[in-house]
Amino acid sequence: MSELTEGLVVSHLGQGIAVEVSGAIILCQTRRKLETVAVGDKVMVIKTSPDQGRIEQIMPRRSLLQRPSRNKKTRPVAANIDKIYVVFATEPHCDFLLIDQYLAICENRNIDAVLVLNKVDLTNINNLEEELQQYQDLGYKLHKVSAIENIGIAGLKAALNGHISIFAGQSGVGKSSLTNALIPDKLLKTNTVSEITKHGRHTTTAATLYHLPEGGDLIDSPGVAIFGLADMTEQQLAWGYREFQPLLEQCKFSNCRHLKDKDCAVRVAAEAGKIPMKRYQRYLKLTEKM
Ligand SMILES: Nc1nc2c(ncn2[C@@H]2O[C@H](COP(=O)(O)OP(=O)(O)OP(=O)(O)O)[C@@H](O)[C@H]2O)c(=O)[nH]1
Ligand SMILES: [Mg+2]
Ligand SMILES: [Zn+2]
Repeated sequence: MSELTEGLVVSHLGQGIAVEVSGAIILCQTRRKLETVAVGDKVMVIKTSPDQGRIEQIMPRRSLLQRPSRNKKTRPVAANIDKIYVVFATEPHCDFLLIDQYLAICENRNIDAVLVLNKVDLTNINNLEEELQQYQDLGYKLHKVSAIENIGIAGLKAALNGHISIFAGQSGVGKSSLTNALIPDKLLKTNTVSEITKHGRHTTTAATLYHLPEGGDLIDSPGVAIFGLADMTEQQLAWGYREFQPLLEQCKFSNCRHLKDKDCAVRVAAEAGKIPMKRYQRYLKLTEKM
């Protein structure tokens, strides 16, 4: 008789789910729809052969990140995350609108958000300084790194220790390059996954969890807008701008949208330079999109 064993979902592949069971990776199917399982999930599996199994149960999640899918539904991407590292660079163009979205989601889900500016070897980053300082003034930690030149990697490694973290950000900012810099023997693990799935190569098409040699787990995710504004209300978006939080109850109207509303404490604060005007403007832009 096969028995239930605990496992950790390390990658979501087209034809199955890679689950780590006592240090080895097995390819699993599930009785439910495959989409309901997320990287980082703790699961109970039954082994059906030495390298295959079936997911019987998903254990309760501490946190869940979702992304929009068809029919206005969402699908889970990563579970049990402690921290999101929002990776960005000057190439491709630095997208503060996307950064704000990630930060807003973290604020609403009680997930720590950390900023990572990669490719500092490359271009003049001086024109970002004012903007970056504003994020730091709001309490966000910022790592300035280069995966290629190995700048700031030790500091990043130390910060990642002891948590489950995910690298998020648009395509091409260097999430996988950073993962490689942090985990020298990463190829071993990806080869294991590839072998099982009979896939020739590993590309970042699926979020994948790696164990960091010095402690902690890191999920490298594909560069799509994995969270989006999918399931956020306008109120949640406003709450997601943490500098708005103490102001929200001072707005004259409880249903204030912080646009042109009369006696809006948020708008007044932005106009008086008490909170960053650029962030407020991006908030307005995002509400338009919703
Ligand atoms: N100059 C410079 N280039 C870098 C650095 N890090 C990554 N790159 C380059 O940026 C490109 C994209 O890197 P990836 O690591 O594949 O980016 P990614 O964020 O994983 O992209 P997706 O998987 O598509 O989401 C590659 O050509 C890297 O060589 C860096 O620190 N400096
Ligand atoms: Mg990648
Ligand atoms: Zn208001």
